[in-house]
Amino acid sequence: MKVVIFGITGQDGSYLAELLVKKGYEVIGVTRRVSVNTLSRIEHILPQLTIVEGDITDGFNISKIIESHEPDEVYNLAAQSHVGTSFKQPSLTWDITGAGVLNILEAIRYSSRKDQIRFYQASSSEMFGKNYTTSENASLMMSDDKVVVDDPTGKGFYEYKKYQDENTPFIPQSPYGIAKLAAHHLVRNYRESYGIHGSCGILFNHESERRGEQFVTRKITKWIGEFVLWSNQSSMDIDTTSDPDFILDNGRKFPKLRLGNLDARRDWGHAADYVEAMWLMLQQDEPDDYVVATGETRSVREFLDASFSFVEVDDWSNLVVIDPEFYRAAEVEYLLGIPTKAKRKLGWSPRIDFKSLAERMVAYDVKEAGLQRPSIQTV
Ligand code: NAP
Ligand code: F7E
Repeated sequence: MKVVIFGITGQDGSYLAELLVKKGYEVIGVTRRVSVNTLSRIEHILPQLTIVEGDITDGFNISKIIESHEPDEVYNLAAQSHVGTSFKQPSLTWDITGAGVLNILEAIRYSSRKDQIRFYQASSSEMFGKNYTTSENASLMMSDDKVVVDDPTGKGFYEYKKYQDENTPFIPQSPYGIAKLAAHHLVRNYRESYGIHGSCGILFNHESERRGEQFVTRKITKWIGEFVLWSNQSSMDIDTTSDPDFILDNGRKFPKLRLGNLDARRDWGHAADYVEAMWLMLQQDEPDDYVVATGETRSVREFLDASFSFVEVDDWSNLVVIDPEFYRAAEVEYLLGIPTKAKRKLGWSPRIDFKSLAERMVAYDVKEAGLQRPSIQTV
């Protein structure tokens, strides 16, 4: 079996490539030409991959790749995937995250192997934006005005008042969410119009030791790693209160962690679990759309708690600065995905929980910081 992965150099692309190599696929990864090396996440499996140059905004190039490599499965993980950046560069986000998907769909539509190709599109919980299903309009009603749904962890039943599932209407809050929603509808339209075997995974936030450093979880764990290294070299108690922006120690200073909205809630899982759901979707006879999530919602503040407590810091309030620079023009405040359909139809469940996710990421970044030995700024 042959597979083409767009976005192979990203977090998910690297885990998916590993999974498919392990399953015996011939993996073709598409990378765009940039001035730096972007292969670091897949370096360890490079000898088992075929890398070809391509950009999903270039339709002819994409058609050529699909026609010449004759894949059985095509995964589109390529995107301008940072929500904050999508407010700063909306046109670019639209071209890649929205219109780029149309290029792949058109390439499949006109391919001589259209009926043999199965396509996966990386849809996102950002498409729900500010919407959620509540006990008022939920399909499963309970007498005391609470919604009861299957507990995806299999421990029984959980009660939820607000959640998102495949039936929740989309009200995206960012150029990124809107581009993803356009792509999501294009896949459905090409499925219905041309019989393309296209499935969309509506994936909620998933993180890992390979997460991009601009996303809030990795930004936090990376900072903790560097802070642990710095504070290990301290000779006395460090001063966290005298300077609003820096932590001080006997003439040395370390910048505090600058973050935006700490009250936003996300449903956070681990990327290694989520790529298995992608693959399972393409093994189904019928294409369909699935929510992939853990069924638990946590705030950024809770991620800070879990991460700092792993390095035995109980009170992080003087280590973090709230910086409006990191606020968004419009925020998605609440995400909690119900993966009941994925569980029932795909047999998928997440394995790595919230606490283990935070701990794995901090442990990795503490080790990384130690290895890299960053230079310490002195005053
Ligand atoms: P990521 O780490 O940002 O990776 C994005 C990938 O897209 C990179 O390989 C990047 O290549 C590639 N790319 C960007 N622009 C491209 C272009 N014009 N042509 C070809 N490739 C291009 O994202 P991720 O976290 O792995 O997420 C994978 C996909 O799932 C994305 O579509 C994302 O929007 C979506 N998603 C992610 C989450 C999540 O929580 N992680 C949740 C839901 C949906 P470079 O290395 O060259 O930049
Ligand atoms: O933000 C808040 C921020 O950038 C999470 C992408 O993979 O998941 C991701 O999008 C929350 C937001 O992820 C900072 O305002 C506070 O409420 O880590 P994030 P995201 O926006 O949820 C979805 C499902 C995708 O599809 C996307 O591709 O954290 N937050 N302070 C911050 N966020 C960032 N980045 N940086 C901060 O300093």
